[in-house]
Amino acid sequence: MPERFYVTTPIFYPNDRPHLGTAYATVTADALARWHRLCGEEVLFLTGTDEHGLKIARRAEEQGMTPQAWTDETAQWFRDAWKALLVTNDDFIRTTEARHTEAVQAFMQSIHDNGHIYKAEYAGWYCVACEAYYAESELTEGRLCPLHGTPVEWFVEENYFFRLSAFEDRLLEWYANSGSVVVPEAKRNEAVSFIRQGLQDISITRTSIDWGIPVPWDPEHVVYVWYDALVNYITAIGYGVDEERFSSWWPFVHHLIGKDILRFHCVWWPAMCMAAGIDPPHQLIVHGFLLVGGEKMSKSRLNQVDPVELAKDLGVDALRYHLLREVTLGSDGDFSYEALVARYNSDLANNLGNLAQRVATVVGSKCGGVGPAPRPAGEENAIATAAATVVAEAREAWARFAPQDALAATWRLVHETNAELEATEPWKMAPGPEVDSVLGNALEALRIVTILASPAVPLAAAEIWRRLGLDGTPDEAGRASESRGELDWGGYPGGLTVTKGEPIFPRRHAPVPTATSDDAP
Ligand code: ME8
Repeated sequence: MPERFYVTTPIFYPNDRPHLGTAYATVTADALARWHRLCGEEVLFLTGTDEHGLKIARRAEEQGMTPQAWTDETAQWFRDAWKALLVTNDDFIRTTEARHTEAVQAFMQSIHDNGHIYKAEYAGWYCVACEAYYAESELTEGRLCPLHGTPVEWFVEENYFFRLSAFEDRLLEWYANSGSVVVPEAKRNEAVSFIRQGLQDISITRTSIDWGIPVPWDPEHVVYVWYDALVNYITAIGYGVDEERFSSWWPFVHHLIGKDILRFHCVWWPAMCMAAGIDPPHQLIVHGFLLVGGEKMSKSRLNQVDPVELAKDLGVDALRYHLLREVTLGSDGDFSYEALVARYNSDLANNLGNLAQRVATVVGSKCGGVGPAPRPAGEENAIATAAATVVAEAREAWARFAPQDALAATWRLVHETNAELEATEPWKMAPGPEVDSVLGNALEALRIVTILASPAVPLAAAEIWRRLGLDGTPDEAGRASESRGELDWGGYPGGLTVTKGEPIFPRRHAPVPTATSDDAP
């Protein structure tokens, strides 16, 4: 049976169009899913929208719409954006779907039956943007939300509570026994120290709103939006409905999340799973924020960048590559259009694009347009040796969720192949075995690069593959599996017709700063 890889993104609040931050999370999960498919694994990649709760209900009201009509419209924005960015999710879940209501109710009921839910009155400061209560001590001056900087509201409610405090020891034991369950390590430590400070029970139902899933044993209450949303990860694999499917995917999930929702995923969610009698998730991968001028990009700060517009401008591949290559997974990264264009020019136009273009041109002029075979691997063949190292490094980097390192390694092979061409200058040689040997090596390096780069730049990879005269597509499932050996040196057969075409990544001029009113005459 092939190995299985289940990867999820957070399900986003469909209150506004997707921005570059949400695109970053989704493209990263997509690249991981693509890599694992390439390795021949059976992949399930889930994303979706989180549609209940006060935040959505208020926004719908502002628009003069019912929350259902509003989210019917806005969930589509996410589907469309992900399609435009070539995101290959296998499923898209909306928390307003019947399958989700069913799963949440079954999950809640089992936690209730297991004795982990009780009723009590709750009063506290609530941030609607976070959909979370804060302790007075967590608020910033003027009683503002520490994340959004907006005023919190005083809520008093009779609610059902989840006995989170009872899970402190079990959570700590789980963390102690499960190594890299949260990566990077610093984020794991953050979760553990939060638990060590002592956990409070959490209020998990609401009576003040009706936009939510009714509590199965007391339908006057609806389930609190976070308690509802987290369950999406198991709804999608048949929790409570299809035991066989559920147990074939659970708990082997990789939840990719932003650092803002660490507490919900790394503390609440595993405890909720334990309470319901299922295993906690296998792994949580925590990514940082994309910043604009040092500030988090977000709807409330009005500094969001539309990823679909950017992709229209520079190309989907360019945007995907930048997001995956520029930011170290786990750290924050500053986004600027200037850096995007600079990386586009250096890595895509001048390196990969130029390599593909010059190889096709010289094969055209010196080899009659027919690609020669590479030299065999061995001590004399530095490019073959470099390729073996790069493939091993890229595999290792993808496996530890480090697309930036996988791509850095891949581009080293591009760079070295370009350097060899510059050192040998086959365009100045007379046609013959020496030219063939240099170009055969370059074609083979390009073939390997194309497979390795396909999770990031699927369109360019497919086009280069076609120009090399190869059959199929570079991202065919299983092509990077070790047993198929297609990433081993020597796969380019020679004798194929190599085609030239327009530059795949035409050079872009650096952006000209736009005039501001201060500059106006
Ligand atoms: O929190 N940089 O949804 P959300 C990088 N519905 N990533 C960013 C980002 C930025 N500037 N801004 C947002 C929710 N993100 C809940 C999740 S899951 C069961 C429920 C990404 O629409 C990042 O992954 O506020 C973050 O965790 C997520 O969007 C929050 O999306």
